[in-house]
Amino acid sequence: MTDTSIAFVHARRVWDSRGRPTVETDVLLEGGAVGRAITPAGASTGSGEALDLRDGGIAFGGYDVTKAVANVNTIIAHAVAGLDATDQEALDERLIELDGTRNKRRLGANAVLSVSMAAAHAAASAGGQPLYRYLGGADAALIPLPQIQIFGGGAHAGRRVDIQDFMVMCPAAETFAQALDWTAEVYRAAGKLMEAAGSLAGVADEGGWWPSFSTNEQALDTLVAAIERAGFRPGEQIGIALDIAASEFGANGRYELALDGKELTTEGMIEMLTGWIDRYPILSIEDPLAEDDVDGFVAFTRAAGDKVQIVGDDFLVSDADRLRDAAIGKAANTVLLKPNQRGTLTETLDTRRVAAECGYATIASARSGETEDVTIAHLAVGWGTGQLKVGSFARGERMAKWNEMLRIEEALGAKARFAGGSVLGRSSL
Ligand code: 2PG
Ligand code: MG
Repeated sequence: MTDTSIAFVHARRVWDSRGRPTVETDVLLEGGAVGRAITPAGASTGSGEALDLRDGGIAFGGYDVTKAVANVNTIIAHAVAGLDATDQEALDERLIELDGTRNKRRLGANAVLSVSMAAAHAAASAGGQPLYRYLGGADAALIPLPQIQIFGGGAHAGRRVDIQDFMVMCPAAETFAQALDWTAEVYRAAGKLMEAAGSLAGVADEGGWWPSFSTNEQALDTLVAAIERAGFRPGEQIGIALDIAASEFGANGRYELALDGKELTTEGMIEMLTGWIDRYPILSIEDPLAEDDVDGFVAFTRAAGDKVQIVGDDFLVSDADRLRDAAIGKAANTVLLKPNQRGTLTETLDTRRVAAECGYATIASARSGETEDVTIAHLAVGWGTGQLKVGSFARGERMAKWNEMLRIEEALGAKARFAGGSVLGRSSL
């Protein structure tokens, strides 16, 4: 292997899929290898997430990142020069120490993560390996079951429906490529059905159809109809995954479902969701309750945790300590892993390890503000997360990740193991 110490770090401002600025960093190693990564950004964020550093002010709605870019090019570049890029833990520790805050607000999680990821890419490239193999070794061959959005809602679609993500999962598919084939048909069928019903209003932030439904249940009915129209058996071949993103419309045990004109208590939410689980082929529900509703999470997990996957996103913010607490209290049974919720790869991997210890399933996840960066696909395979969520089946920043996974599955050839339904231990179709 060539010299893997960091020679040069350079960041620039690039643009994400919402037309907002974000940070791209190049890491050059002494031996000549280069790595590049771009930080994504969320819209429905948990309050416990690491913080992006944004300039504020008038330009670009306050979202500019010139300070974060400058932090990479000065403070961080100086501090990491000479460090070995193959020692991710030492590099990330240096970044954490340099920032010195609990949530990376000084240097910005957007600055820090771009360096953490770019260094991993550089190290992989120095060893002549794809990133997933560099991270996971020769045994990294588990191809994730995708959760793919069909309709967007909540903060990603002008709150036209309250629920944020209506997704499909294809646990009966034999390969990742086949899961995409099936989803492509469902996505198309859903668009046609909505067009015919006059309920199609464009595409949302993650590429899902932007719906104009009159109730949240109409979205579920349409999704089931789309699965059927595409020629599949709902509940046998293809199931539904929801991201309720309940923190967006609930707090202090009250939930305001604007579309349905209802205000529900925690108990009311649990009743509504368990009713949906009985009536629709639901396999997975993310953030069913608000991030502050720990008791609600515990109660819902008791009520439905053996029937569906219950995912903590805003609730757990990819944080190892929060996950440990949740496991002790038996709240949720699956954790979403978003590297920018923590700010370094090492901290996110730590959460992945805790999940394995506690028996929680894991889903590697992109953000609603994305770019052509495909790191998340490699993390899913390298860390063996078993599931992957990167949005819908349209828009380049989404398709870049699905397409990268197709390449990985192909490169692994006979070694590739598609996770399929095996990752849904608690649910059956
Ligand atoms: C989520 C993500 C992706 P955001 O809530 O899971 O769908 O959205 O990046 O806006 O937090
Ligand atoms: Mg979410």
